[in-house]
Amino acid sequence: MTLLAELERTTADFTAALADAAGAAEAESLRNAYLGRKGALAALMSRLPELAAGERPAFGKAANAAKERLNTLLEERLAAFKAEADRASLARFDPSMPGRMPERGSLHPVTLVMEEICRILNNLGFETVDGPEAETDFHNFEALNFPKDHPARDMQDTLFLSGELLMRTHTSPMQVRAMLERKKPPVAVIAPGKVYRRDYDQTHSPMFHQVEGLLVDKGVSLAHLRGVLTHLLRDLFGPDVTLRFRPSFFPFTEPSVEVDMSCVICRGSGRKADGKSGESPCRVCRSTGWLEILGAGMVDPAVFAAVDFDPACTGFAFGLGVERVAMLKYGIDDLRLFFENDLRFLTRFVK
Ligand code: FA5
Repeated sequence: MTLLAELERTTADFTAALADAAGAAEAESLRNAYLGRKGALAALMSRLPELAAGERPAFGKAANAAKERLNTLLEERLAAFKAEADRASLARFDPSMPGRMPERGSLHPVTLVMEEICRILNNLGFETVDGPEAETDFHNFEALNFPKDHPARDMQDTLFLSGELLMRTHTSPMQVRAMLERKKPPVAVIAPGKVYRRDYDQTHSPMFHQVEGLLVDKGVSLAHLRGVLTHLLRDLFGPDVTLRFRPSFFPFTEPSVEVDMSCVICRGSGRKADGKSGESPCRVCRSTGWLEILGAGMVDPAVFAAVDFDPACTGFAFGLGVERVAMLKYGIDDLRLFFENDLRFLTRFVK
């Protein structure tokens, strides 16, 4: 067979294969096989020396023309496949379907409440400080006047890490860190953050958030503590809120108090209008009219000694559970909802 006849047969093979191609990928594979550097046309061209010198220009011309034609055929076929695919996907497209709106993100309700608490206290002049969640025994217990083996350590179900490290059980170690860092009064700081305990039920979570407050100076009294907390809770819950200090015990404050706030549901009456027969007992405060909201007290002199502060200075400290505040603010009765990441719950608080 002459080289020219072989060229014609190759062209015919290509045309037939292109017509048989079931899709774009199959058609595309012919490009390499016929038109590529190692393809069938190139192989024929490489045999040019087999021809007599006079026949070569005509064959070269014919081979180039064939290559151009095959290229055009291939591009046309690929365009046809693409048009077909576009038509098919357009047929599946339903312009009456509602669009997919991008979800709008929002801050977690606990973050919202924590930021609000910090904003109120920052406005009073407290500076926000931050510290480690994996804490030393010294900062979490020892310097806060929890002697080793003292039963008070059992009040907080500690999660221990290796050696001297543990997951901080409260934000109070930030009192120690702030005083050690500043070396002398005045100190006015708040420390928001995560804390950890072996605790789990409807109102207790193994990880929760606290905001610690500390004011140390000369002449600081329980009255100042009451003033700051009254301002904080009225800003959070409304101007009618009243506070009650109940004697309590923390190793690092003396005296220590548990602070109760008048119930935000029944406004301290212990009874709630039920819309039908008149009144029913308030379930939120169990008819006491009061809600326990935070722990506080005057800084114990033993803590001042541990951080080498002048024993003549005085100070108050308080620590409040952020989830507890959020539950009361939003009327939520199960704290675990905050951590189940159900978007139907979390997006209720989008501002
Ligand atoms: C303390 O943690 C003290 N550090 C508070 C303090 C600071 C007292 C400064 C004096 C001076 P207590 O263990 O009571 O105290 O916890 C404080 C608040 O954290 C509680 O009122 C409660 O609202 C919250 N809380 C405690 N355990 C949990 C828990 N497992 N889940 C959610 N909130 C909790």
